[in-house]
Amino acid sequence: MTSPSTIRQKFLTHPSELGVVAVDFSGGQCKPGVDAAPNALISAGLLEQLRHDLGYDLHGDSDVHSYNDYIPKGVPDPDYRGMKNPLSVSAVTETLSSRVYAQAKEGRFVLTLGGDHSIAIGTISGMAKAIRERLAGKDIAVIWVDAHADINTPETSDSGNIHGMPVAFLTGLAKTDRKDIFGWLHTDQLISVNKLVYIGLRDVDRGEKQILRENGIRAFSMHDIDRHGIGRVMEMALAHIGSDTPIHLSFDVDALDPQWAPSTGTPVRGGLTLREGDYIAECVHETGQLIAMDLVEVNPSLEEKGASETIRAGCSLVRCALGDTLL
Ligand SMILES: [Mn+2]
Repeated sequence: MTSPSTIRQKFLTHPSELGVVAVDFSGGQCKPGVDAAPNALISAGLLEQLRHDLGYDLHGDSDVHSYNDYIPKGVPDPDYRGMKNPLSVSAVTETLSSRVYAQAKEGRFVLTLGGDHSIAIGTISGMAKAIRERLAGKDIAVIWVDAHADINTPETSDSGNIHGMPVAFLTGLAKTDRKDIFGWLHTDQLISVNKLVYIGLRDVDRGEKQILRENGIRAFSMHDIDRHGIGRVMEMALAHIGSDTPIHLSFDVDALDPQWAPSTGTPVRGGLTLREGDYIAECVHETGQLIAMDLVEVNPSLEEKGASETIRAGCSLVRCALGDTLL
């Protein structure tokens, strides 16, 4: 069987198959438009590139599946513990989790196109469960590439936007006390703080800094990238995870500097170059351990002039994570 990549995949039983999940959901934050990203990425030819140029067999969504259909109809969704749209985000991520799980169970790589970053509650929980079932209880690691840590609990969050909280729910640091608000998340869907690595941080809230410190979470900020260079940072990040752990890459396009990715809801200056972003994706692919990627927070409706640049950057990141090489 031919493979799209020369790298031997350690944890995928069908390395040439790709489970695509396109999520048009923006309820984890307040700016409209991020729900249009999957369509924009697909229209820009991303899936065709993966099929034709890289040779993947595509499964799952060939166009965008409307996740807004899973928002409970006719029920009010008031703030709860400060969280905005809690019922909606919980319902959508629960459905997403089972869809990602179904693709991952087949031994495929799962590519999720978001959507805001709250959807990672669905993607990572689905992957964690599928890998534990497929590989005798094995835990997954998560590389979270982002300007922000997204690890606020409802109690530490100032904005109440759930896209700033997914890591807190996925690690169990944020507790659920209602069945209809993330009560569906069970321990076999959670990840360990020891298997979580951040890259690209530069806008971390005070409460989040405390959470990172108290839990000894490995985080490489832009300061670390300036000091060591992206090459050394990736060596350290991958050494922390180890060579025997499947990796889920959750890539927020706002990790890139707004110069390369201006069309995103919460841009922060002083970010990764396009090449540094691609390099992260290339490096993780080269391990043979990458089992899933999320690309989130592309918002084509913001910075109209920069939308095509941001979409191109997003397509490039995905291709690199899936084995595209410069030579
Ligand atoms: Mn994020």
